[in-house]
Amino acid sequence: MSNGSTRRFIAAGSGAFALAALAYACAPSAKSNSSAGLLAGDAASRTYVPPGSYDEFYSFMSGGFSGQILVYGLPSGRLIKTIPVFSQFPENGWGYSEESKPMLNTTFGFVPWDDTHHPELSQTDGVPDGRWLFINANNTPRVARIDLKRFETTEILQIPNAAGGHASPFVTPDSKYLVSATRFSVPIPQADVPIESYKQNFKGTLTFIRADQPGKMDIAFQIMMPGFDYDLGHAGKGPSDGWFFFTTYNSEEANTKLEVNASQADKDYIAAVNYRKAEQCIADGKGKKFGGTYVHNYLPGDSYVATTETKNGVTLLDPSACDGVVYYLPTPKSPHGVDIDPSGEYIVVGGKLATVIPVHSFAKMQKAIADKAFEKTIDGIPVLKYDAVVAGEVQKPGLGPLHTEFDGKGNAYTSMFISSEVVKWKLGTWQVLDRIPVYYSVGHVMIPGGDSKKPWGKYLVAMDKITKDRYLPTGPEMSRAAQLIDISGDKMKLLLDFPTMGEPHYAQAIPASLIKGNSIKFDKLTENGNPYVTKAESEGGIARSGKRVDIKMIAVRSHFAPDNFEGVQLGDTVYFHVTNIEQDWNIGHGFAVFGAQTSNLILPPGETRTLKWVPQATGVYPFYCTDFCSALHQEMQGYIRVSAPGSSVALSANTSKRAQTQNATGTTRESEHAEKHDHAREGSR
Ligand code: RUQ
Ligand code: CUA
Repeated sequence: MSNGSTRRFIAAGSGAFALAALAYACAPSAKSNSSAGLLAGDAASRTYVPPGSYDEFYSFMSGGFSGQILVYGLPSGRLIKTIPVFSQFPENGWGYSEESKPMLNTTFGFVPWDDTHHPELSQTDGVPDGRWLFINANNTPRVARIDLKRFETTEILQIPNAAGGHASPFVTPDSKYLVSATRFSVPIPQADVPIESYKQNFKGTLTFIRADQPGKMDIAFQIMMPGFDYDLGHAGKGPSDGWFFFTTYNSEEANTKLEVNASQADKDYIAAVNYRKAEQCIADGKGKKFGGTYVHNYLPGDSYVATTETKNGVTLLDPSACDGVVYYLPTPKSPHGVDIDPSGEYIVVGGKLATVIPVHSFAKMQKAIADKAFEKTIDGIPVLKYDAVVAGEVQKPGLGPLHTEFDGKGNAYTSMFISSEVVKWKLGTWQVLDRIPVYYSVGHVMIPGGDSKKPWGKYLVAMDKITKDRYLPTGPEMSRAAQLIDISGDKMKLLLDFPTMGEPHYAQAIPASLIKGNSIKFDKLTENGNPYVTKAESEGGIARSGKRVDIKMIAVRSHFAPDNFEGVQLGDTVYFHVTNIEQDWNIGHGFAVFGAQTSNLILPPGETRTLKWVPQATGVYPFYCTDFCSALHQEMQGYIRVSAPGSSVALSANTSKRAQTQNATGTTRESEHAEKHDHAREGSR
């Protein structure tokens, strides 16, 4: 018996399965090789991207608890880039260089780690457009913008009055707003209260973030909500444009042993938010000024020197002050994902403990609101009647539905965490059409554009929490994995497994053609706005200001210039400002100094990056290029001398004679030829 039919059999009799089942997914015992065997040749040819050829899609996968984003090519499953976001990244110095450190500032100080979950591409008219990628930080609630011209994080906004930024950063079809909702309700504003006073004192917030102007990301408004857990969200589109839908669980408002205590009610809720109404109410003065301190970090495109701005206060809307802004839709049971189909009519919910997949109708919801088909209100929020809003239920889908994406051809694909499978079903008839086992415990599924108006419905990627026997054993800790599934035909076909970094909660993918032509090849040196830029050796040198010593130097194949420095004293703080003056694609250099307490820096062509060093002992320390850049890369090195405090060794940098002459005549062109470097004392600048 195949895995699939075993699961169907189990699912058939699963009216009330143990909660414990959530903790352990289908055992990998009956691993089926039949599909792989049958398709091996076919699958290989479909995922094979010959050397020198490009993949068809960029796929942006969350790094989960690594705090980063991983960029893979599809269909090959090749990892092509790590984009550091919320975590320091010693591979290139993100969060270590002086230029990037401010990006990780928060009101809690420098926070160089977070838990990323949901990459989200910017959209134009409901379709991913390839301009930006957004991602959330779950632990210290933040959202980040990644500029897809550079594949670099350029903006991070902290979310005040929140905890657990999980339902985030889903976008509206015009990318005007991103959202972030509190997974954990907390006292808002924060207060020292007994945890037992949860029901009186704990609240949730739904945050709308203005996101369509780079550099100006900010909190537009927050909506104060009952103290449930707000889990995931998605914007409406088409007829439901202007609405946002969030899942909630723990409507029991339990504060302990949630595994049991938040699983009591048969139904929790979808919070349907009419954000145009919220805008209107705020314009009418119904919002109130509320506290909340947060920071906005920005890495501008001219200098690439990040800054942190601290902000105070938000506009807060109470649903009871704005009629019709929020409704609750009863939904079984402890729902996780909420996904809107490409037409914008259907609201599909993954109820982790539900035995069906409920689908709400936006049209019915509108009618129920007009008819006032309410069963009760919670804190002034009307609860619509389930029967008045439900469009249908997918029966016997499997166990543990979490997330759904769409292929744009009328089909939906839902991940089944407990029964470890992806289930394909038809919108409108709610019939299950196909199912395929995955290995194992799938969280999200992703179809390129699969949550948008126009999915590119050729592939589906299943992102699995457990790999167990899929790869060579690597000790007790195994990587998570993604599986590429062909969804172009009636039957889903497993094409490829590939390991992922951290936990790949969610991913988004987009045709490569929408991004690859925009990619920047190098930064123009003439436009480098870093205050410590060194455009030629003649501009380099060493300068002291009290106990601070600034060193300016260039990196170019195959030397640093100047490359020897003296006059530093113990007790000084040294800043190496290194500019890579190369003006060619992918010609990077690196910088590391012996004795430094931090990572190396990788210097992209045309950029200046700064390494801070507090010497700990007198002596002479080498520094070198960490990136094998030329045949004479091993020669790319220099020394810095550290003397005792009060020493008479003068401050000096060995600027070459030629550079000094250039300096005198105002010429700034740097020769790439090796030069004889004379020791020359540089005057104080
Ligand atoms: S959530 S599966 Cu953020 Cu489903 Cu990870
Ligand atoms: Cu520059 Cu190696």
